[in-house]
Amino acid sequence: MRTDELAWAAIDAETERQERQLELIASENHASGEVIAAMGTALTNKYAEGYPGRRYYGGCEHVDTVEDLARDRVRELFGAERANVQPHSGTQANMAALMALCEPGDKVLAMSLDHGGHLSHGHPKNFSGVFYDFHHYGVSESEEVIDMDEVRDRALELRPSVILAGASAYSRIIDFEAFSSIAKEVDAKLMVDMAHIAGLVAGKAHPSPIPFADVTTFTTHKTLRGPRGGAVLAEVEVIKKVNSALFPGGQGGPLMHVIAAKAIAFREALAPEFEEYAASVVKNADALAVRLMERGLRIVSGGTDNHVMLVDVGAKGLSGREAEDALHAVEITCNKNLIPYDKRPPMEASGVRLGTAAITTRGLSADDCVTLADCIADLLDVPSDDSVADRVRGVIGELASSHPIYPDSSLSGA
Ligand code: DSN
Repeated sequence: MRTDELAWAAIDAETERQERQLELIASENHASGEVIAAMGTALTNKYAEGYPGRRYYGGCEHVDTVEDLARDRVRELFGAERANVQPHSGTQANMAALMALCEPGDKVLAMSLDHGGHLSHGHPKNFSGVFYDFHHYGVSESEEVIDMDEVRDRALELRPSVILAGASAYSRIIDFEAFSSIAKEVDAKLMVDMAHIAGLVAGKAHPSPIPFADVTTFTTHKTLRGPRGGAVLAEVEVIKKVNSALFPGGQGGPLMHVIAAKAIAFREALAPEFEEYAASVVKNADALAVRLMERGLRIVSGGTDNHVMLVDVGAKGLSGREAEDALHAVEITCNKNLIPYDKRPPMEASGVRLGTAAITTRGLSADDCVTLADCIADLLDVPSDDSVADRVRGVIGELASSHPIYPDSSLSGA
């Protein structure tokens, strides 16, 4: 029953926006109806501080079952020894992992935010930058890929407690084995944040960090296509430290309705079709990047191996903000993004980040991605030409309406 007209009007409008627009924000996806349904259940009422079998509240027998399901499934999915599925977000997963691996003030070597790193990998205003001594490696100016020689040099010079691999805007395969070898050489722990690529790792479309990392963190809502949240994987001795770092260290009561949704998403990712999905995400990203380059747009590092790409719109005389706005006006959602060695400030930027996880979920093919690339290129050639914008908006509208996200369920108007 719905009585709050204002709140439901906004919720329905957002559901309709997602159906109407093509989502190219690389960190977003469309979770299944079953995943979304689990979040709208009575599990949200339950306090369950602690872990299954060791809770600080009574009445936890059913949420224990749910959390055990989620932990068992995610361990099977990634071949990990132990898991913690309680982090409310990737940042809280990273907080617990860092607290488990080192002490406040210790040196951590991570990817530069300006070159595609994450906020919780040492931004000066984030907990990570406030409480730890972060230093950064980047991508080379010529190839725009992570230079493992530079990582090794920085590691030998700094002798960090932790080396952190993982990125938010990086389109190439990350060599976790090479990171592990450098970490061993300098006696550092290796932490991997696979937030962006977790679904590709689960679907065997990207090498796994699990054999190499002391701790692996990730979010469950990006390529993995689950509910909004985080998780941590590690061996038994490390996960004990992660568990106490997360609760009571960084969080109180876990979100049991979200953990139920994680359990469902992990089951979906264990199904054979998920490997087909992950392969299609990569194939679609490649089709999009190749066609954009054929149309004269520069892609950072010359292409993509995963779901994401950075388009250097500065080379066309546009800022990332201007390109984001122009694309939004024709029903394509993306985000402005710094490119490596960017001269513009972050709120202007010279790039837009595009990703194919969400459009692949709604069924767009590689051919559709070529059409989409032509739309983007046509528009960015003449962003203030209304007739081009009208034509592109029509094509995007047809692509969206012929690929509904939730064709069989009524997420709005229930
Ligand atoms: N904010 C997320 C992203 O968009 O990539 C994680 O950094």
